[in-house]
Amino acid sequence: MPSIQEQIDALRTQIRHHNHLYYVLDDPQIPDAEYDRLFRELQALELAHPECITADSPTQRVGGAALSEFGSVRHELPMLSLANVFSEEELNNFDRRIHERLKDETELEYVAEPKLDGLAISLLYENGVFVRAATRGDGETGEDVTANVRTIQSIPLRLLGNDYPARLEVRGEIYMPKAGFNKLNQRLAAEGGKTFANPRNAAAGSLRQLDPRLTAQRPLEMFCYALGIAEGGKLPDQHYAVLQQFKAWGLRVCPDIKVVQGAKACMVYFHEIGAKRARLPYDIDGVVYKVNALKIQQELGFVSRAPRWAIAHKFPAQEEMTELEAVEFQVGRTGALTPVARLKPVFVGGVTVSNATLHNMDEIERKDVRVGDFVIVRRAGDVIPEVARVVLEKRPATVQVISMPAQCPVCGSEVKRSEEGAVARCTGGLYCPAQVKEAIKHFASRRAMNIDGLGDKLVEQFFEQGLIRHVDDLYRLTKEQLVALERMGDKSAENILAALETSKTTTLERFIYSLGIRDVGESTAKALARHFGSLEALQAANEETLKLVPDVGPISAMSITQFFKEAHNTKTISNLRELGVQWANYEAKPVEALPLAGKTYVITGTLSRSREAIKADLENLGAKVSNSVSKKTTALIAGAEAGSKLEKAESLGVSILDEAELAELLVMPKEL
Ligand code: I6G
Repeated sequence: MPSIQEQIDALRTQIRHHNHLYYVLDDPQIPDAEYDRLFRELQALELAHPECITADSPTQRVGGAALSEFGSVRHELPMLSLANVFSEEELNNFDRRIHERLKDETELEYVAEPKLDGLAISLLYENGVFVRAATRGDGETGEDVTANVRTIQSIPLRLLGNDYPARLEVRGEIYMPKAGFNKLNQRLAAEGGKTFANPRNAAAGSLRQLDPRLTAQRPLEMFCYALGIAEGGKLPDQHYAVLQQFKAWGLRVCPDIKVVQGAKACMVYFHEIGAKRARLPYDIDGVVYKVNALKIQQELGFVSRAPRWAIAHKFPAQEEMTELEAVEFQVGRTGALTPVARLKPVFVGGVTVSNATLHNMDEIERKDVRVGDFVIVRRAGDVIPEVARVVLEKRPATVQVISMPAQCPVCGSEVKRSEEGAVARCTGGLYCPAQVKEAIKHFASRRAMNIDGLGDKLVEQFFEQGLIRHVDDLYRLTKEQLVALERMGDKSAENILAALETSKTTTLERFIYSLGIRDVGESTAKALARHFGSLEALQAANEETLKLVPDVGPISAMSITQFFKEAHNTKTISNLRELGVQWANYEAKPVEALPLAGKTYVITGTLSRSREAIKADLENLGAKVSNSVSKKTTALIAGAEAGSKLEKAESLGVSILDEAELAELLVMPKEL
């Protein structure tokens, strides 16, 4: 007679085998009733012998109480993202760059994979046992979602076989299959609940439930696509073979992956997947190509936090036609009025869009948009939807021209156009509640003071309740005030106060950025912090000295001096310091000491980031950015469809950098 432990082990092995057949291979080999009998037998034995229960037992998927919040996990190896291409030309450039770097023209073997529209996740296995799951987060630190991920039946709690590394991190995408998403939404609608806009949101919402019992009811799946940490054990030397190894360990891998030869075959794959996109059981937003040989991957390495050996080839933005019902003007932090299109709701690229940006009055005039027009709305990935163009053939006779209001729609102050004309601003300043509220939201935001949990909605609530009028009021909030608010429990109030306390220790660049000085974005704030070293030195600077800072032109220099001239601003700063906001100063570093000092660049063509952002990065490193190419130009940065500037640079023998080479320049400026 086998011992209890032996009986338990045998049952677990059998159940794991049938789980794998059912959930991973979709090929069940015993009737459900037989599986249930095995499962109940194991449950009964574990109930009688609780000392035998282990975390990797198939009975231990849903357990424990709801969490109050997710813990954080620091990724031992950062979870990077992929660079994107949008055309065959850009794909060919990617392939060419690799050949140039390798100094080898031999056609490369790529693994082509669908790019799922889900959430990137890291799974950690120790001695074959699942111990932790974490979201990507910001790539350095993610959220600990172990309890929720355990409930996903197709993710093994113990790897099959025994040839796995002692510590193995597998990365991939958690997603909700389309069929499961439709059923879930039907159920939510029948229960009178809120439905999800698309499978991605449904997957994210399900994985971020604090109660794992709720996650367990959601049809989540995972495809594994990359190795993270692998310690103690040998692995294949090709990416495709690694994926096959994942399968042998019982992990799910997308069945639509192919090995292809060269960039041309990547393009064929892209079209094949594009053609069957609508019929795939999961949502994708493009495909990914990876160099198959891991040795070559290693040789190529990384740039700008993305691998050089992989690229995402995205499907084009999606567009739909709808009617422009009205245009409203939103007032931003600096008083700028942004026209927002109110649209007849339309389903574009997986979400219902009823608002879209119209950018500014110049754009409205250039596109000749009028209220009542039929317009094309475009949505690409996570980008805010925009009105791309007007369908003039369908223009009704009743359309109305859009004009900028003369008074601020929020506070009634006069609206003035900037000298350049494009931006119109409310002149109300701190009198305008919209500007004050936006300034506080900006102050609390992740990239500014990073006050965890203090999102836009809470700022609105605090403001409407009269708890805050200026940013320093945030640090005077008390628990009594917070718990008196609607839907604010003890724990949430404590969390906010703790986050406020944590945010008090910051960096000089974050603090400068959080002040919300007009024309001072993140990169300018950083340049100012590095250049002046302390807030006192920055406050003492005049326009001339400010203009010496890379990234600071006459307009931002004026905005900065004006900001510090206002007594209420300096008062707010001293209040914040008295309330405990602090940072470490830097040793001031003048421009001449910067790595690209003395170099001049020109930017042309279509690039994935705005010219302003690239310019700011270059200037931060001490370079100058000019509008025209001459013999003195150090290099031309050329994106797609570069025209006459490219021709001129070629004729003058000026170096030409593409986007990847630019990324290298920004990371390692001294080497190029
Ligand atoms: O974000 C990603 C999506 C898909 C990826 C990825 C992927 O492979 C199919 N692979 C890697 C290596 C990375 N991100 C960093």
